[in-house]
Amino acid sequence: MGFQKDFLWGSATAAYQVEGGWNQDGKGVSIWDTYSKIPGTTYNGTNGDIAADHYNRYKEDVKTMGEMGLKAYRFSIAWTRILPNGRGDINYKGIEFYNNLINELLKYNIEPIITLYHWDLPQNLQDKYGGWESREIIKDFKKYAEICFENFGDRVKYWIVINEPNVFVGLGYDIALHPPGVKDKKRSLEVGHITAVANAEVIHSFRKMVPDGKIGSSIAYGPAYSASDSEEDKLALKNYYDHAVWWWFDPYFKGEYPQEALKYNIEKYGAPTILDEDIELMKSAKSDFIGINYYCTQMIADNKEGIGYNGMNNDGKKGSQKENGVPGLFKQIRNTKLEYTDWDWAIDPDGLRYGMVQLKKRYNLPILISENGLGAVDPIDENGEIKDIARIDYLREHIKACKKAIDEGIELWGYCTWSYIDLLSWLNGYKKQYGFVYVDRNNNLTRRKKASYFWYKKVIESNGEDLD
Ligand code: BGP
Repeated sequence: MGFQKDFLWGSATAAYQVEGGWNQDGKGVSIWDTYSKIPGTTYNGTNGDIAADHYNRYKEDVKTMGEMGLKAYRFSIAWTRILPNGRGDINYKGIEFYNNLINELLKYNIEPIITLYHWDLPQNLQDKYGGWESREIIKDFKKYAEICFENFGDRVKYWIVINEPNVFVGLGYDIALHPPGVKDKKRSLEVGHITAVANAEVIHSFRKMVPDGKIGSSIAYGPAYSASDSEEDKLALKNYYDHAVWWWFDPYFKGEYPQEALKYNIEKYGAPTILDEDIELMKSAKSDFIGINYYCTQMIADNKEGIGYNGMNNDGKKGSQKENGVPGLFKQIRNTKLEYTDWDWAIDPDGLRYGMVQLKKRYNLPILISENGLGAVDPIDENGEIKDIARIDYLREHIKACKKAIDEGIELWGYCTWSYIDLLSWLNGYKKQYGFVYVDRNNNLTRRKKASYFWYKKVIESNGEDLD
């Protein structure tokens, strides 16, 4: 048992967070280009204009990936580089950039894993018809995906359609922390459903255009426990899964919604609007794998007192996270048995194993861990070395959990750490670091390999045997 021979030891980034070059070579404006410049929206006004300047330094970055022995690199395509207005004329400079990146990766035998949508929607589509709120986007997203399949599908086998619909829809339409900054549950439910239909349409195109490829979407996964054995807490846990977990996995991977939650939402909000043909389409669009982004678990309790959304720890002051919940359904409380990061995310390697076992039971599909990692302010010693031991400890324990899961029968294809290099955290600026490679923001974005870089290199070399 253990990791299969061709296990994809990978690492991930996303265009807006790493590329920079926000208006270079004909790139159009995305909703994040616009939103991050509105005062008060991001941590200390940080944005991705320059990010890690990967757009201009990709060769140097891929070279260090190659030296590390990385087997897979997950990155996203900026829709606005390919189609500056989201539709219409193609920007061939954008195609050229991703072709160069892909070819560079292949030169080092690194398998590219492409994410088609990692949240940087073309601003033009937002302005024209409200972006994901309109069914018009299904056609435009499909066309964009087809352009990518046509241009890159000959060399790229692994594709992720949408990254974390639950996060960008939840933060964008329930609590107004991401663009377009809306707080409206009905609209949020409509948007979520439209993403699931678009996902299905894209899978259908993929089957025709990249017949030997593998495709799935990535959901942010927070497996959970009940705070106690009381009937109230157990019901809250069921509510959490139905409304916040299966609500997202089911339409993407089963083509349907959890029935009780659907009834609840339709009665309470009159949404989502589901057309008969949607279900047929979603059911017939089979994914090859489930992508999961896993960082932490949740502890769930009854929420009769009606706790709603109370904010997030976005500055790394440990313990500042307040309880959040959905009135009448559930609330998330602190798990006293677990250690937490400075951003108040529970560290729970066994939650990853447990979570994968749950997915296998419900969907019986192979799994790709498309993100897992530790966000922290890394220590730099007097010699300028970055000994990010906390990150090594975090990753080691999660890789052990993967091994256990494989031994329990989970078909795990790969493991991508978040992130390869230090990059922009959407709401936490450059302070919250995740990478194997440090970017000196005071010195021309010079790269430096951290201790975790050398550690992961050994992990890959030994196919997950040498974790010390
Ligand atoms: C996921 C996103 C990533 C990344 C990561 C870390 O939700 O897919 O893009 O940002 O989380 O989150 P954060 O930067 O908020 O710590």
